[in-house]
Formats: sequence, structure tokens, C-alpha cells
Amino acid sequence: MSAEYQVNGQIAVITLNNPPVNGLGHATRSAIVDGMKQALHNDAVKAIIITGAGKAFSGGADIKEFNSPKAMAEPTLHTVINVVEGSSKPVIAAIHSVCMGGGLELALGCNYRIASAGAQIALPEVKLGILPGAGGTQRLPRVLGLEMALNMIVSGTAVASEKLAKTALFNEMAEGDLMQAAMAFAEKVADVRPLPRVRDMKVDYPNYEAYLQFSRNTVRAMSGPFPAPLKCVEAVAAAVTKKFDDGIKFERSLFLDLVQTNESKALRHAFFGERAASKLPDVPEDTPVRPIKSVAVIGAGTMGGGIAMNFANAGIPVKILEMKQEALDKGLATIRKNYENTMKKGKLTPEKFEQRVGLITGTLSYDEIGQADIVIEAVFEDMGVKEQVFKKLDEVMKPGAILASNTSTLDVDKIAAFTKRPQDVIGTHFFSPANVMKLLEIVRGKLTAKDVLATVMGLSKKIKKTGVVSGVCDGFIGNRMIEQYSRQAGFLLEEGCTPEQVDKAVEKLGFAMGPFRMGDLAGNDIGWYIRKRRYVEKPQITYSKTADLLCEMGRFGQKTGAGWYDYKPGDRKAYSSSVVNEMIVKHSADLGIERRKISDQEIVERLIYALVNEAAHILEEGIATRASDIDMVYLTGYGFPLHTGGPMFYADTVGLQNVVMSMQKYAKGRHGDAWTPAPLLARLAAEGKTFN
Ligand code: T1G
Repeated sequence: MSAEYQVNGQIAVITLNNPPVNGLGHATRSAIVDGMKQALHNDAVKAIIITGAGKAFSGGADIKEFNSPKAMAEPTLHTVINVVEGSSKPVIAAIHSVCMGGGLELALGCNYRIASAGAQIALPEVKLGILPGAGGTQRLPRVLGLEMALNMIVSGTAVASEKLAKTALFNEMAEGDLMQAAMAFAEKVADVRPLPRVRDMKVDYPNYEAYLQFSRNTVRAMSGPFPAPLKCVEAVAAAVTKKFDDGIKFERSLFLDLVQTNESKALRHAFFGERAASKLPDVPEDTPVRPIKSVAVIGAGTMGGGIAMNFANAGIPVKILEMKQEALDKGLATIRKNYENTMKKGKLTPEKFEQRVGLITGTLSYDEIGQADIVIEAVFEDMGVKEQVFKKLDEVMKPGAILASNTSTLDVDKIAAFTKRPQDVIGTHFFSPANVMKLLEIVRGKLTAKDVLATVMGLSKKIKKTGVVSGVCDGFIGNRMIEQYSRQAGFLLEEGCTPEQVDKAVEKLGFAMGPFRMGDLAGNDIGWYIRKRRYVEKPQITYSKTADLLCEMGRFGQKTGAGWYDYKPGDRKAYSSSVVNEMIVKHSADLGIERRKISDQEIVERLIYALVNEAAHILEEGIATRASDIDMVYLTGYGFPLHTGGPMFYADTVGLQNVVMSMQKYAKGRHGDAWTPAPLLARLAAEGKTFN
């Protein structure tokens, strides 16, 4: 049963019980209606309380049911709310912990609402690319007023219940035990008539047209490719401009439009993908984890400093080890500066500033980090240097300490072999800037112990990262894929594109930055260093030489004042470079390539399908556990447009048969071997299946 019914004296209590968050799935909705029927037919019952078991009143509609017959099966949430609102006996919502989405809409259909402090109150539907579809846009403005309700619905942000205590949303805030307070309240209102109903209230807002127009303009400007925010404004507007039942109909029509959009499906995919990534098929969820009460970081450079900040932000003390006092002082000063800048922006209180800075200390001696529960090295990306560091860590770190490498491509199994405790070695690949980027690639060595994996996955959540497990291969998941993306970008230059044309094509799709602006930002010499290694290790892989020619000109990007683009001192704006464009044209001529006009569609397909094809190999090899993990890597670490759901979801949306057909077209061109479909991709396409 996903809702229990019981009668205490004259009060019936319906308790939602559909763990983990009392999602209002079909079974729960049916159980609520059954409970209501029992209470209404029992003359001994004078009032009805609805509440939630466990850690939520209700987290809303069951998102897992969306776009399936169950979502629309009677009793729909609308029907449930109509039964509650049409009750002949008072219905009281007893709210605690989480009351969101359809859960809040259910509470708004009750006659009364009482809440414990600290409950998260929200209509977060917009974050899933939809809008409150069971009356929230019509009822919330009636209890909170137009502005507060509009802000909550358009942002989807949760508000603590105590902050809404003085509004008409809550009739009472429960002191102490919620159910005791609810029972007392129910006794008090059992005979009060007429029964108050939110739908009978009015939204009072003089000159609402001007406010709504201002809201439309503001929301249109900030919602980018997502249609839902603006529809939220229109739905809330109906609470002021239409009769209640007409407003409900209008809201429903907007909801049904949005729930079918690719943007909403992409956002829901990302919602579940974020949560699925922490599940490891061969690591039980109840695997005991090692306590992490202190952290050590080796290296106070850009990465080491950023990594250290993550742990300080989570309240965990961090000791940074450097070899030279000057480097240590510089690193600690940079960290302090970063926090000062955040505080200046009003995003950090002085108290928090002091607390976080105080949690990060420095040392020049390995002896002082031996007691840390985890040590993360962020030293130069060279296997020889890693060898020295890990041999030393093996000597000094206490038994049971986790030894992590921030390597971005090197073989974690080789690193583990430098120690006598390979089971304690793992990769924790942060993305620069490490204190900002959400992605953490957790690289699992062949011998990495399961409790180490579970510990680091739990730690990634604690430091608010999206942890994605990768097996060991060159580049893990993200960088291995980006290499194919970069290859195609270079070939496109040789065949007829300019850097800005390639960048603009993918930025139009929604990428934060195209490959060439990204190269100028990150440093073109990084790729140059890796390609030089690749030319030796894998001579069969072809690359465009344009990137090498660029580096031979010393054009490493913003850090050298010139890269694919020209830059002016103190200005990060990228200006088209005639020098570079001439170099590219000359290089095409040297190769005997007749440059041609290339469409944006070809640019987007070649860049993204190159990612997808490599990802299919990564999936097949078991480097990534599932396709949605790869989507999470690209959504949280590489600026892939959120409204597409990530490269794999994007390919599913296009249709894998269409992806393969495009690849077959490109296989006829230069470097056609790059377009041989991975066996998994070819099979799924042939079977009309999808990655996700
Ligand atoms: N439906 C289905 N599953 C849900 C769910 C939901 N609404 N909310 C959470 N889960 C699952 C989640 O996938 C995870 O599963 C587990 O619960 C714990 O989640 C008509 C149409 C409620 C604040 O958008 O914001 O109502 O991984 O890890 O950190 O207008 O979950 O364990 O298998 O996030 O404690 C609107 C979304 C729905 C709320 C709890 N509601 N959920 O956070 O746990 S649309 C939402 C959250 C709607 C109506 C419309 C959070 C949380 P698993 P968790 P948490």
C-alpha cells in the first residue's frame, strides 16, 4: 500500500508511504482517494489529516511515470485534489521535511495546512522543463500573493517553511510534534463551516498587467532555449486574469505541451542521470565507507588550491603540501584571494570566510600529512613525478588512508603499482577551476577496493560534485572523447572552416564555448604536449597539423596574448586573426585540399557524432557504466548544452540510425576511417534502439 489509513478518535489520518520521497505515483494517488472515501463515509470521522511517512511529506508527482500511461491513469493528481477540495469534512495537510511539486499542490487543495519548521517548500517543476500541472500556478498566488508565487514558480527554488509562516499558505506552524499539533488543530476546526478553500480566494494585485509584462520580458531574456519559464509566467497570469476553473484548464494545456518537449525530457534525463551515476552495479549501496575527517593535498598550484577549497567549503580540514615555501605561500594567498572575491560579491559571509580559510593549512613536510584520511596529489602530469610522489605517500600515509591522483589521463593502475597498497589507490580527476566545476571523474583502478570507491563517491556528494566512475584508459571518459571532437575540429579547418565558424556553429547549439575559444582559454600547448606523445605512441591516429603550426608560432592562447584568435591586453574578447586564417589557408594549399563551404549542420554533426562514436566504444569497453554517466560527464564538465540532455541523449533524440547515416556520409571524406561506427552504435542503430 502506498498510503495508510487509520482513525484516531474522530480524526482520520491518511499517511503517504511511497519511499523514498512519497512520489505521487498511481498507487499512492489511488490510496489517497480510497482513504478519503472511507473517511467521508464514516460518520464518526469529523476531520481528516494527510501527512507523509519518512523523509518527506511528498516530493511531488512520480517523475518516473512521466510520458507513460500511468501518469494519466485515473485517479490523476487533479482528481485526487478535487476529491480533497470537495470534501464535506475539513482536510488538514500536516507538512514536514519536503513538500514539493504535486505534494504542495495536494496540500493547497486541503482546507488547512500546518507545517514543521525547516520543511523545504517548492514548486520545482520548471527545473524539469515543465510547470506545476495540478493547480499550483492557480492556488499558490492565492495564498502567497502574485510576486512571491511567481518568483517561486519561475525559479523552482525551495523556501524554508518558517519563512512562509506568516502567509496564508500555513494556518499554523507546529511547535514540537507535528502530528500532535495536527490532531489538536483538527479537533479545533472539525465543526468550522464554511470550509475554507484556496480556490475561493482572490489574487489582489493592482496594476498587475505592468508587473506581468515586466516579468515576461525579464524571464524571456534569461530562459535561453528553455520554453518552461515563460509558460510559468503565462500560467500564473491566468490566476489573476481568469476564473479559477478556466485558469486550471489553461495551466493543464500548458503543462501537457511542455511535458512532451525535448527540453523537458532532457532535463528529466539529467535529473535521474545525476542520481544514477552514484550507483555502481558491483558496489552495494550499504558498503561501509572509510571516515574522512581530514584531507591532504599535494601541490598548491591552480588545481591543488581549487581541490583544497572544495573540502574547506564542506567543513573538512585540509593540509596542502608543497616543496618550496614560496610556492606554498603563493598557493595559500591565491586561495585567500578567491575567498575574498567571493565575499566581496556577497556570496560568502565574513564568518564563513574565516572558517574556510582557517580550515586550509600548509606544510613543507610529508611527515605532517601522514594522518590524513585521504591524500590527493595534484602535481605535474608526468608519470615520473607521480612515481616519486606515490612512493613517498606509500611510506608516510597511515594504513587505510586513501591515496588519490588528480591525473587527467595517466594510467591509475601504473600509479597504484608504485605503492604496496594498490587497493587504496584511486583517481579523482577534478576539472579546472576545481572549486567551481561540478564534475569529478572517479577513476577506478583494477585493484581499487570497493569501500574506497564507495567512500570517494560519498565524498564527491559531500563536496557537491557530480561523481562519475571511469575505468582506466587514456583520457578516461571526458578527455578520451574530446580528443575525437578536437580532431574533427582541426580537419574542418583544413577543409574550409575558420575557427570562428566552427566555434559559432556549436555555440549556437548552446555550447558555452567552441573548441577553439576553449583551446585559447585552457592553453593550446596542453593539447600540443599530448599530441606529441600520441604521435610516438599511436602514429596511426591522424591529426590536423594546424594546431601544431599554431603552437610553433607560440600562440598558446589567452596566456600568451594570442592563440586561434587575437586578444587585446586586459580584454578576454576573442578577435578573428588574419595571421591564423592565412596559416590555415596556406596549410590547406600545402595539403592540396580545395577549401569548400561547410554548413553549420556538418560542423555540429562531425563534432558531436565524433564524441558519440568514441563514447560508444567507452561504453562497450565498460570504461563507463551507463550512457547517462557519459551525458553527466559532458553536462557537468564540458559545457554540453543542458537542453539537449548530453551527447548520448542528443544522439538518441536525433535517432541512432540517422547518426550512423551521417557518419557513413563523412566516411567518404578525408580521414574517413574516423567514421567507422563503434559496434555498439551500429548494433543499436540497426535494432532501432537507443543508448539510454
Ligand atoms: N519522482 C520520482 N522519484 C523521485 C522524485 C520524484 N518526484 N524525487 C526524488 N526521487 C527519487 C530520486 O530519483 C532518488 O531515487 C530518490 O528519490 C532520492 O532523491 C503535477 C508534475 C525531493 C528534494 O521536482 O528535488 O510534481 O536514486 O537523492 O537529496 O505539478 O529528490 O534513490 O533511486 O534527490 O533527499 C516535482 C524532485 C515533480 C522534486 C529529495 N518534484 N526531487 O532530495 O534525495 S513534477 C520535484 C528533488 C510534479 C506536478 C508536477 C529531491 C528531493 P534513487 P534524492 P534528496
